Amino acid sequence: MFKAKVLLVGPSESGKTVLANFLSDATETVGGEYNPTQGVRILEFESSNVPNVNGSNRSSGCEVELWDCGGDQKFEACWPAMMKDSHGVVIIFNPELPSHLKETEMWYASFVQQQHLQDNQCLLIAHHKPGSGADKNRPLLAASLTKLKLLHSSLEEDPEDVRTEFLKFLGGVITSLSESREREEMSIITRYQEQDLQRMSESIAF
Ligand SMILES: Nc1nc2c(ncn2[C@@H]2O[C@H](COP(=O)(O)OP(=O)(O)OP(=O)(O)O)[C@@H](O)[C@H]2O)c(=O)[nH]1
Ligand SMILES: [Mg+2]
Repeated sequence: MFKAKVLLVGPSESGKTVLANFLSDATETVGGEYNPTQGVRILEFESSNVPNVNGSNRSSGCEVELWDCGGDQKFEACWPAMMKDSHGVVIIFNPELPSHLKETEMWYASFVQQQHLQDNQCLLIAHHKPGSGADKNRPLLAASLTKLKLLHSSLEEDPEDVRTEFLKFLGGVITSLSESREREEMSIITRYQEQDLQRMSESIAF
C-alpha cells in the first residue's frame, strides 16, 4: 500500500484545519473558535477507495499523512522540514479575500515549484465558509496558477463533493508516485544490464 504525504498550506484562517479534520474524519466538530495552527499538525488516516486514474475501474488503498500547516509566515523557517519528501500539496484560500488570491502564488512557488512537483501533484481549494458568497467561478489568480485544478469547497452545502474530489486528487498523486517508482526500478535494472554487457564483452576480448 502506498503512503502519501500531502501538505495543506495557504493563508491564515482559510480553513485548512477545518478541512484537515473533515478529510481525516477527525472527531472535532467543524466550526467553533479559531485557533491558529502553531507550526504543523500531522493527521494520519487510511483510505480504501482512492480512484485509479489510469483507466482501470479498480480503486486502491492508501495511507495518508495529512500535514495541516500553520498559515502564518512566521513559520517559514519550518517550511523545508514540512516540504521534505512530500508527494502532494493542497493550497487552501478564501476566494473572497484579495489578499488571499495574491498570497496563493507565493504558496505555489514555495511549496510546489521549489520542490519540482508536477502540476497534478497540486490542488487549489477555494474554501467557502458558511454565510460567505457562493460565487463558483474561477477566482482571478496569478497566471502561473491557471493550469492547476481548482475545487470549490463548501462543507455546509456539499461536503461529499469535497471528499470525492480530494480522493481523485490523491489517485493522481499515487499514480505519479508509482510511475516514478517504476522509472527508478527500470533505471537500476538498465544500469545493471549495461554493466553485465560490459563485463561480457571484456571477457570475450580476453
Ligand atoms: N462552520 C464552519 N466554520 C469554518 C469553516 N471553515 C473555516 N471555518 C472557521 O474559520 C476559522 C478558521 O479556520 P481554520 O481551519 O482554523 O483556519 P486555518 O487555515 O487552519 O488557519 P491557520 O491554522 O492559522 O493557518 C475557524 O474559526 C473555523 O471554525 C467551515 O467550513 N464551516
Ligand atoms: Mg490551522
